[in-house]
Amino acid sequence: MDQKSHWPSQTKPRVLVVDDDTTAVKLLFQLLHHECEMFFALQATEAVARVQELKPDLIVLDVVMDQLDGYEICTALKADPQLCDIPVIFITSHFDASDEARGFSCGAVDFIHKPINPMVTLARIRTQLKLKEQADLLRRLSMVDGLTGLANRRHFDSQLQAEWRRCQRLKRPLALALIDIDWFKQFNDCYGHLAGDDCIRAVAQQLQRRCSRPSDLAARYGGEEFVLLWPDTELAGAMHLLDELMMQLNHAAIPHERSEFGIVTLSIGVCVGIPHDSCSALQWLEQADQLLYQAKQQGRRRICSGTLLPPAQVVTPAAVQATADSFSQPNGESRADEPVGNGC
Ligand code: GH3
Ligand code: MG
Ligand code: MG
Repeated sequence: MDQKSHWPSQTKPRVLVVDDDTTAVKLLFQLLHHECEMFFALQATEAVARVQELKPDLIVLDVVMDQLDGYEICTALKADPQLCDIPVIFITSHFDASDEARGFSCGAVDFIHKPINPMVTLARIRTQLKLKEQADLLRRLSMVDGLTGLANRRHFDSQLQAEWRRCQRLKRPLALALIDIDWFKQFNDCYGHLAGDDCIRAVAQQLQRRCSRPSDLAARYGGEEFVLLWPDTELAGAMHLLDELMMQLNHAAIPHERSEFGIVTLSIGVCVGIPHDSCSALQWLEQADQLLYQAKQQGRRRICSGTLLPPAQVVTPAAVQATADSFSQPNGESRADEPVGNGC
C-alpha cells in the first residue's frame, strides 16, 4: 500500500517516541515519517512535559531508560485526565511475560520487541493509530448536534459547569443567552418539517457567527431552542452581540406567513453575572429561562436581559432582576417596526 495514502484525513497522526536508544529511534523514524508526524524525547525526564506540549496521537515508550522507567511514565500519563486517552505502546529488548503484564496493567495498549521487526511494528502502530482516530471521532460526535453541527445539550451541560466554576474562581462575568424561534410549530405546519429543519440550521449558523473566541459556545438546547455561553463577557457586550444576531436574522428575512412579523424571529432571555456560591449554574440557567419566558409573554421578537443577583439577594432559583433592555439597533436608533421599551 502507498504509505502516503494510508491515512484518509488531511493531517498526519502525531507520534512521540520516548527512547534513549538512538538506533531504535532512527529505525522508527524511517519506518513512520511518511505517514506520521514524528517527535522524539531521548530523556525519560522530559517525556511527560513533551506529551503535555505535543498531545500526540500515540506514544512509543521504552521500558528501560536511565532516569525513570517506562512504567512510571505510563502510570503518570494515565493518571492525568488530559492525557489518559493517548495510547502507549511499550518498546523493550527483553521479553518477559510478567513485565508485559505489568505494562498492560499500567495502561499500555501493546508491546513491540527489539530488535524491531519493521513490518510487525508498522502493523501494530497503524492498528493503534486507527483505533485512536475512531475514538476521537466518536468523542467528537458525542458532543455535536446532528442537525446543526453546533454543540449538543450534553456538551453544553458540561461546559456550563466548567465555565461557571472557572469564572467563579477568576471572578469574571459569564453571559448566558437562551434563544427560542418564535411560532415555530406554525412554521412547520405551514412549510413542512424539512423546511423547518433548514430554518433551524440557518438560525444555528447565525449563532455560530457570534462565537469568535475559543471559549464561546453555541449549542442546540433542544428542538428550536438554543443557548449561547460567553465567558468573560459583560451585559453590554452580550447585548451588542445579540442585537447583531437579531439584525442578521431580520436581514435574512426567512418568510413566515403565520407569524405576525411575516418573517422568522427570535425571543431571547440573557442573564449575565459573576458566579458566586449562593447560586448554582442550574439556578442561573433558570433565571435565563424566566427572562426568555418574559420575552415571549411581552410579544416575542425581543431580548429580555437580567443580571445575576448578588449573594444577599438570591431568594429563590427563579429570582430575576430584569433590566429594561430590549432589542435596540446598534446605531442607537429604534425602528418603528421593531418592539422597543418592552419593559423587560
Ligand atoms: P413560541 O413562539 O411560544 O416558542 O411557539 P413555538 O411554536 O415556537 O413553540 P412550541 O414549543 O409550541 O413548538 C416548537 C416546535 O418546534 C414544535 C416542534 O415540532 C418543532 N421542532 C422541534 N424540533 C424540531 C426539529 O428538529 N425540526 C423541526 N422541523 N421542527 C422541530
Ligand atoms: Mg418557539
Ligand atoms: Mg421552544
